[in-house]
Amino acid sequence: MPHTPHLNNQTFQPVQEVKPLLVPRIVHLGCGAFHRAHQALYTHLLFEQFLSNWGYCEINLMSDSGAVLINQLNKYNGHYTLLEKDEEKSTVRTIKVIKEAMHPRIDGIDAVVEKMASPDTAIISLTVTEKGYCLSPATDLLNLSHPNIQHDIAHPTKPRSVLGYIVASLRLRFQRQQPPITILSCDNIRKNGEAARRAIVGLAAQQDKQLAQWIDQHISFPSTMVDRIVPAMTQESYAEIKQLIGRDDPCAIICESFRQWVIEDNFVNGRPDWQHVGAQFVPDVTPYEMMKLRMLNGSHSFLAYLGYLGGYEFISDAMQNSDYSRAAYSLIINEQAPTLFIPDNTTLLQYTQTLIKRFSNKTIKHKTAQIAADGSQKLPQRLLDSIMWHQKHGSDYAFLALGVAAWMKYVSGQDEQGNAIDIKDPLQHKFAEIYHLCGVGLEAVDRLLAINAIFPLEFSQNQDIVKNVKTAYQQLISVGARETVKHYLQQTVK
Ligand code: NAI
Ligand code: CS2
Repeated sequence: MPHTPHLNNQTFQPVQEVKPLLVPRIVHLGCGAFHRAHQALYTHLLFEQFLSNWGYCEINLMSDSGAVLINQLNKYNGHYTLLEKDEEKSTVRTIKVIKEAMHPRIDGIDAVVEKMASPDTAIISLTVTEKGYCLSPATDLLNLSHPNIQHDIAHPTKPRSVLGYIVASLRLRFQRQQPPITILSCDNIRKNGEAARRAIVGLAAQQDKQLAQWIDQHISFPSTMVDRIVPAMTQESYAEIKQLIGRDDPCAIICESFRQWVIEDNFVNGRPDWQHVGAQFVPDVTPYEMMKLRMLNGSHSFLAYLGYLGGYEFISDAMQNSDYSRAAYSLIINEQAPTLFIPDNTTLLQYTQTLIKRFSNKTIKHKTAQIAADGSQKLPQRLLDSIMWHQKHGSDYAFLALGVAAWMKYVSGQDEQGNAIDIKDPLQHKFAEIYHLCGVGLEAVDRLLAINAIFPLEFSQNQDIVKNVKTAYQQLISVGARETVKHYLQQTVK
C-alpha cells in the first residue's frame, strides 16, 4: 500500500542559515548516483545534526553527461533530493553539503588540479567505477598500456585519467610543501585503498621517482566497504521525484533505505566524524569488504547475467522467480560464505537473509543490464576468487561456475530470443571479435578464458574449473537461463 514519505528536511530549518560555514574540505571525484546517495548523505547528516563544516567540491572528469550534471548542481546551488525507500518506509531529504562543482571541460584542467591541491582540501574521495583505476582486473596492477595512462605519462600536467589528475595535484602539494592528504576510495574493488595506492604511486613512478616516494610515504589510502543499492535514474524515477516535491530535480537520486559504510581509520589530515551518523571506523576493513564483494556483489552479478538472459529487466523481477531467489540464496550461503574468514554462522545467515530481502525490494528498479555492465572488471573479485578457493579446498562451486558461464553467454551480444544486447565493457571489442570469429559455442569459452587480463592462469588452466564452466555454458545454450537455474537447483540443493 502506498505511503507518504517522511519529509525529513522540514524538521531541520536551521541548516539554511549555517550553510556558509561549509568548507569544501573533501574533493570528490565521480559525482555519480552512488556518491550522492551514500557518502554525501553521511556528510549531510553530520552537517545537519552536528553542525560539521565538512563540505564537498564535486568533480566529474569524464563524459558529456558528467558535465551536464555539474552544470545542474551549480544551477541548483549544490542542493538535490534524495529519496530512500523500501517496502516498509520511505524518506525524502534535500542534501545540502555540496559547496562547489567542477568539470575540466567547464573550468579547465588547471583549475581542477588547483582545487585538488588547495590547502583547504584534506580528503580526495573517489567513486569512479572499477575501470577508473586503470588496473588489470586479474592482478589489480596498473595497466601501463592503457591509452589514458600512456597519455598521462607523456603529459603529466595535462592529465586525462583520474590517476593522472590525482598525481598532478599531489605534485603541486609536494612542490609547495603542503601537508599530506588522504585518498579515500569508495569503489567496489578488493582492498580498494591498497589498489588506489598501487595505481597512483605506479603512475607517479613513471613520471618522477621522488614524487612517487613522497606519495607512498605521506599520503594515506584507507580501504572502505561501501554498501547501498543505488540504481541509475530513469525517466520514471525523475517523474516520481517531481510528483513528490512538485518540481523537476535533475540531480535527484532514488535508492534503497539500507546503508553501510566501514572505513579503515587512517586519515593523515583530519576527517569527518562519520561514526556519529552510522559509519564504522575499524583498523582492518578486509573481512567486511570480502563479505560484501562476494556475498552481495557476487550474487548480484549472478542474478544480473542469468536474470537478463532469462528475460528479467530488474533484479526484483528475477527474485520473484523462486528458482532464482533460491539459487541466489544457495550461492551466497553455500558457495560464497565458506570462502570468508568469518566463523560466526549467525552473522552470515542474517547477512544472507538481509540480502535476499534487499534484492527482492520491488520499490527499487535496479536493471539487470546496469549490473551486468563492466563484467571484465567485476568477475575476479565477485566470482573467480571464490571458485579458486573451492578448487583448492575440494568443495562444490556449481552456481559460481554458472555465473561465469552466464557472463560468457551474455557477452556474446545476443539474448535468448536473438535480440542484440548492448554490451558495455572496456573489453567489449575483444568479446565481439571472439564471437565474430567462432560464434556461440565451446570454442568461445576457451577464447574468453584466454583473456589473461580477466582470468589468471590458475583459473583458466585448471581442467576442473574449465569443465564446470563449459558444462554450465552448454546448458545455457541448449535450454536457456531459466531452465538451467532450475536444473542446477535440483542438482545442488537437497
Ligand atoms: P554512475 O555511473 O552514476 O557514476 C559513475 C561516476 O564515475 C561518474 O561520475 C563518471 O563520470 C565516473 N567515471 C566513470 N568512468 C570513469 C573513468 N574511467 N574515470 C573517471 N571517472 C569515471 O555510477 P554509480 O552508481 O555512482 O557507481 C559508481 C561506483 O560506485 C561503482 O562502480 C561502484 O564501484 C561504487 N558503488 C556503487 C553502488 C551502486 O549501487 N550504484 C553501491 C556501492 C558502490
Ligand atoms: C552492483 C553494485 O552495479 C553493480 O555491479 O552490484 O553497484 C551494488 O549495487 C552495490 O555494490 C551495493 O552496495
